[in-house]
Amino acid sequence: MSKSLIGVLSVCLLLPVLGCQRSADAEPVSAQLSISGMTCEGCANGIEGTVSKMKGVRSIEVDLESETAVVAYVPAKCDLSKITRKINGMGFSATVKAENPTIQ
Ligand SMILES: [Cu+2]
Repeated sequence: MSKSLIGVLSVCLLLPVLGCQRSADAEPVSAQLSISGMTCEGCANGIEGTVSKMKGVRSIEVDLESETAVVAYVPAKCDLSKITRKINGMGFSATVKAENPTIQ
């Protein structure tokens, strides 16, 4: 198979995938999470450190007092259920509080 044919084929395969994503694929969106189970600043820092390393996550800010977090992520590369599962896997209980279509 020639290289150019492979190129054309991969574009054809990728287009439908990209087509069902949001039009602005690389645009990050933000969401607010409720996180229970945090007992100290170390818990909050641990979540921030772990989630911020996830693919597609731009930033996360955890607030221990209000038991919430604001996360900015690129929907084409990551999704909220992945993020909440990750946090739950660390022994906390995370749920989605609000989803914002764009970052203010
Ligand atoms: Cu702690």
